[in-house]
Amino acid sequence: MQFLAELLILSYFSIHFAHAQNIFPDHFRLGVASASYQIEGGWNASDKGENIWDRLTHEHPEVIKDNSTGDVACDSYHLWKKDVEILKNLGVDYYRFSISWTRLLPTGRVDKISSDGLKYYNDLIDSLLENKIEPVVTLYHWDLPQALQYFGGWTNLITSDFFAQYARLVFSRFGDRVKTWITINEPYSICETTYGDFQGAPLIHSPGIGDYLCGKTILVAHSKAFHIYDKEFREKQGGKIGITIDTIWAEPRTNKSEDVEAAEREMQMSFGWWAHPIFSTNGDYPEIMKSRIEERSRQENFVESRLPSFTKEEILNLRGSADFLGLNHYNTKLISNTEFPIGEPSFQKDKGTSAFQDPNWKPNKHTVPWGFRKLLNWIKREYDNPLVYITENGFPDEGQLQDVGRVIFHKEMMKAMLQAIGDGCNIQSYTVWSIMDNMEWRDGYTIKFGLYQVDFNNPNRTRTPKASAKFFKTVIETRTIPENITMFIE
Ligand code: IFM
Repeated sequence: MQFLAELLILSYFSIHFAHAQNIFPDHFRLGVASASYQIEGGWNASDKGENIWDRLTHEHPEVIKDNSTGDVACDSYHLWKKDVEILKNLGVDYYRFSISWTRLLPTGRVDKISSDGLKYYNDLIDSLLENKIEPVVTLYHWDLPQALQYFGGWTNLITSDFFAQYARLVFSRFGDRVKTWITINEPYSICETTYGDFQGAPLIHSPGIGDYLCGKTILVAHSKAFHIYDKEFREKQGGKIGITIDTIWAEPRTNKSEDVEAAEREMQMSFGWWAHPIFSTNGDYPEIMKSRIEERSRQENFVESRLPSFTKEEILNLRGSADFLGLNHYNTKLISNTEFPIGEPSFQKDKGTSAFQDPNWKPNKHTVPWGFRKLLNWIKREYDNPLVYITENGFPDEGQLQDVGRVIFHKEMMKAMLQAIGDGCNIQSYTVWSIMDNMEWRDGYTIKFGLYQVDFNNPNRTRTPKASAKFFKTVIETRTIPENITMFIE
């Protein structure tokens, strides 16, 4: 009894005192992230198949800000040993990277497996482990095989079966060494930003329809991969599997009840779209999402809701299908209620909200630590305090070595996260996006997120540490967030 009381007092102090001191709790893990298309290059090396970003950047260079491609990017396909070197130098606990589906399966199907693709990821995983860096692997970070896009890609439910087969192959080949799996990175971006906002590959404009079809397939694909892991691999391999969801924090623009409700609706529909089916007690899409889309669809003369429903079995398979919630968070937005007239459908009209960013936010509009803390607490309340891994957090700039904005950003965001841990949120890791500057999708190489600068004019793609790399290395070494950051800046 006395031992229990002492333990309780100790854990109370380790949570509350640690956060007051900017100290990470014991066992908290710190790492960095990347994604295959953004860093690997080697777009047609060996027998690699074409993916939807290869196709988009080759056929429509005009849609990329600097007309660039990921053909070479950071050339990590050839320079992965340098990546391991810089990871080792930073001292990270883990490295989150993604597998390029078509490097492993050139057609997207399992009837043809690339031995060079297998070798590439085997070498990388082995080398990380030799250097005591845990590989954290994402199965899908946006580079869908072009061969599957011909069937409609994520808007066709059949893609969930192709994904399941790919997932099984990946678990069977790498699961003896990989113990943390992320099925899908950022479903909102995959479905809404592409089909809804016309921002990414496959660049198909189908707001209010294609985005919802894509959403259902993505969620079903996730649950299939989860259950394959759970039934066929978990016992032997003993790993964890989850999904990474991206979200803003939606802050009401005013105190008026209509804006307060709109901000909550924004959270339910943008984040809950993905989180509710997996992490809520009832499963399925959030009620507000189902009812609003159904009602608007009816007014638009559709014969059924544009939001494809789940079968009972799909709802059950999705509910609880994650060991952790991966969270990617970049910023906070002010949300106000907006009534949109009936007309062409869209997700934004279905939500009935508008978003703004306050340019006056201090220290700058990209760094809103209080929003991060509120978001983490909202997740705790809404989904019964799930295990959360922060799988991305990052700051864009022009790529300068003296990246003071990035240092301040990570310092403030990590502090807000420690405060959220002090509030009782169950958060166990923090990942910086990104290890190095890379191909930022439609923005090409015009904006940078890296701790390391990459010289894209040099065939060796030299990697040079920025001030933020020195800062993060110190954080990892000391397990503390330094208040004084002047020593990292020249
Ligand atoms: O670069 C992207 C990444 O691929 C997904 N999350 C957001 C990052 C920054 O925009």
